[in-house]
Amino acid sequence: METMRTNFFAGHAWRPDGWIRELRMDTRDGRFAHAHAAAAMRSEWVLPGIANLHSHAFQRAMAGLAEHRASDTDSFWSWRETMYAFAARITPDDLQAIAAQLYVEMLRAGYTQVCEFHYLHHAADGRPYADPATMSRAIIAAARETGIGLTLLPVLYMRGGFDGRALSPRQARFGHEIDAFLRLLETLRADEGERMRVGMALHSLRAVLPDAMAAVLAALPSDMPRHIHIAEQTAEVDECVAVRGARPVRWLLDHAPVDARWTLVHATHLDASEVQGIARSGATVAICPTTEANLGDGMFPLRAYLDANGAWGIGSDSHISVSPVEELRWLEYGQRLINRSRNVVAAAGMPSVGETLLRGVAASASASAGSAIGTLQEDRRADWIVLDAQAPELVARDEGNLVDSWVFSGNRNLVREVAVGGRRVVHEGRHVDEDRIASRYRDCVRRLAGAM
Ligand code: NGQ
Ligand code: ZN
Repeated sequence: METMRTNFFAGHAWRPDGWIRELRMDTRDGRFAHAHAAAAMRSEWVLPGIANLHSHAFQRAMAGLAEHRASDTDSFWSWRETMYAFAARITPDDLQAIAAQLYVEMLRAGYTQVCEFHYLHHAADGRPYADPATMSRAIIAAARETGIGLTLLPVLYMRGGFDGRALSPRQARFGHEIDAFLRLLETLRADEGERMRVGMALHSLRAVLPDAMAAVLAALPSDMPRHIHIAEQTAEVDECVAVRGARPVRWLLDHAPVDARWTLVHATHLDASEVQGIARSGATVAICPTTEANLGDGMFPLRAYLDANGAWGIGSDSHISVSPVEELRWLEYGQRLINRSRNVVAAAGMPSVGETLLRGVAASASASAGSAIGTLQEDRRADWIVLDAQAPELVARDEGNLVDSWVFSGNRNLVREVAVGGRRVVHEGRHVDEDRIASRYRDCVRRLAGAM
């Protein structure tokens, strides 16, 4: 992997307040240091790297394997059984092989940071590995060998449902008591650096009882990002109302100090007061449009949430698609389909749909990932992507329609170059180590398929 590229020249560099022409940015210690006006060597379109706010890496290897109708009642919950059966087979080496392949795919698609919502902690029988951080270290190793920025979110998972029932045998790999969980966080924080941050996640309100949630939140370092799955399925909303007397998001806002350190994953089912409540809290919603469609979750009320000035970003979650373009496109298309209108996320004064989407993603990246990322600005980590200026899709495009053309035309990947922390990891559309990583992945998946 190329270690250092000290600067980039851009014919056009995108920032949330508009394009800058003929920009040179120097980097120091992996961060942008100085911006100068400078004649570009070529006319390039440079964008900030995109943050992927939600990932379960192991699920990449089962993409396409849960698309056969097995009963009249196939649902999120029956998909989950398939997913659990798959999860039971993953060893630490498998996890590294799968995650590395996934992270190569993410980098090639333009994601430069991944928030890994990691709950596959123990051996399949639920016993911790000799080093309880073994599976976390597999994720860290995959991020290191590919060069992607990682926010590792070890997940607290204690119960099998709102009623407090014990974990099922298939969930045993996920479980922790509070002390062991806090020890894991502390151990992993020793590995933090410019491209690796440790946050924490509560799997869901289903998986953590109120007292445990309060105890863990009270023990966390104050600057740590906090993520939680919430209100994804209507059954979960109904159960929460039945057991805790409130809808999930309402309950969380009333029982936890939700603020800008928090990321609420999905938050699909919201009433009007919950929309306002999240927006006011400063928390980010991680919307995962392709997975939410694949699992039949429902539609996030995006227009109302934008009107309330809510923060949001995207995640590829189960990785049935690994493409920021596809997530952003379907975020807008979902709204068009239900509203029967066009250009829904844009607003007066900001007419470009593509740029409105990119601005949303850039604005939430740092808080959700716990790292200074998201824009081409001094003191942010030096992450950038360069689009193929020669691509037919981008011919005769200008600053006013370039981002729209990237997001809304065709299915070819237009990302040519990618740098993370000033290091170039994708060159001419190829990751610098993609052949080795893909070959190890193929061996791993053949082995897993043989055991099924
Ligand atoms: C997960 N995935 O943890 O992988 C979840 C399913 C659950 C999504 N929600 C399991 N997309 O929520 O219990
Ligand atoms: Zn998830």
